Amino acid sequence: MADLKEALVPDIGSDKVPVIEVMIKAGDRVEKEQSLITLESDKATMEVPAPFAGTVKEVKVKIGDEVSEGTLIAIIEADGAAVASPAAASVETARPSAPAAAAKPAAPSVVDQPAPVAARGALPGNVPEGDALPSARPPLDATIVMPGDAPYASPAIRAFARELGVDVTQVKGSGRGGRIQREDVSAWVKHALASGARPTGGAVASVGGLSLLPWPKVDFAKFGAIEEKPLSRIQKISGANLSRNWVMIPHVTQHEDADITEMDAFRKQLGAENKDLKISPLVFQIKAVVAALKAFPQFNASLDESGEKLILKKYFHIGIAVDTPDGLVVPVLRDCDQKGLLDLAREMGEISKKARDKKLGPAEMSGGCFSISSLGGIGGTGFTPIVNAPEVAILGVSKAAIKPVWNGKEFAPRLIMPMSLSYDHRVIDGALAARFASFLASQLGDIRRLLL
Ligand code: CAO
Repeated sequence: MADLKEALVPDIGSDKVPVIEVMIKAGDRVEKEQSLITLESDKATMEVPAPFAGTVKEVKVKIGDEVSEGTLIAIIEADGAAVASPAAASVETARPSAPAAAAKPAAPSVVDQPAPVAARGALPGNVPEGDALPSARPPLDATIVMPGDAPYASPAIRAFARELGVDVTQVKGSGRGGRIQREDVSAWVKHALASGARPTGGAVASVGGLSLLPWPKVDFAKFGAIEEKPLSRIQKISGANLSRNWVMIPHVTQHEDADITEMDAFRKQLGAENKDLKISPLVFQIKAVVAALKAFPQFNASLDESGEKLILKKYFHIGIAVDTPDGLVVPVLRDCDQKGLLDLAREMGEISKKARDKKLGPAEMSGGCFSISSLGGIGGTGFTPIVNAPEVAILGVSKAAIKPVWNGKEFAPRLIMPMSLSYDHRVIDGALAARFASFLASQLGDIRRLLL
């Protein structure tokens, strides 16, 4: 005989609460505690969960119905029931109970009240007090929504949105009274993906569990003349990478000055001897960085995807941020530990020309261990470079300037170069970063050390 049971509205604390959502239909399979309907009083929305698992035979409520404790929601063929003809079917009542009763130990008995389906006689009043079914005591999942608070979304929809990393406050509801439906959340995600994950229409979906405010929508033309200029392909790609890195990496920037007086004198001397080459301060920085990576292997590393393992690299490929008319690119100079200053100067010249001529291939921009971003040719006294994931640190270089430095007897004019080392604080501690930066400064302050 089929084991048909009635799922009833439990004690909801008030009478005549409207049904605002029906989540099941005949033929649906439901698991125990899966939401059947959502009710909305003037203070709260509540989902009524299934008291047992089974297959929905008949749904007895519709949107707009007003229900009270004991109202029949659906007839469900409980799991484990043998298939039988309707005539032979019996109905058992899953008696509602007050939410407070949910804390009590579950009553072991099951009320069997066979009755023809058509008669549906197993109403709550027919069941003796205290004989509530264990499965009839599911806790109500109520979300308090004070009047005026938006948005209206049932707990199931909120859970669905959370799963997709969607902030429901960003979703426009198409249901009654602006209520958010499952389809609204799906449509929002589709729109976010189609718009290139840029937060124009609302929160960025699931960025490490963050949901952000929507991008401000402003009609700039209202305030004056404007012109629209699409972002370049490079800007779009690097913008997406920079956003991810900025949001997902806990950045800290350590500032340090390097006295490059002697280094710069040597650089000029080298330049005079190699007129066909541009000997930039950058090549010295690359050599100093390689020495620092060898001394502090934690910096020559990447977190694996799980975030639980560090991958230490035994090679020394350095990325150099190059400013091009179309945006920022980061070509990688390989095996910098095996190259001399002149080799690096030559390669730097070639690769930055290639970058500006848009001739860099993907292979030339991958595999970096650490990046250097130099604004030294332009100006500034410090900035916060963004770590180029999956690398764990980046060196920002600002413009060197002559500064008075106390040498123990007097102030001497020295060429001081500001450096800004940003690092991923998940991998690198502040003390280690300070040591790395000060080691770098000492290498650049005494280039003989680079030979060690
Ligand atoms: N202090 C003082 N002068 C410096 C310096 C520094 N730290 N670094 C470079 N200079 C000097 C150079 O020696 C050069 O002077 P000379 O012409 O007299 O030799 C001048 O500044 C211009 O240098 P440059 O910028 O053309 O060349 P570079 O080798 O120093 O740098 C490159 C090459 C590709 C890194 C650079 O052109 C570039 O694109 N920088 C921008 C990087 C960038 O945009 N980063 C992004 C930051 S955050 O998004």
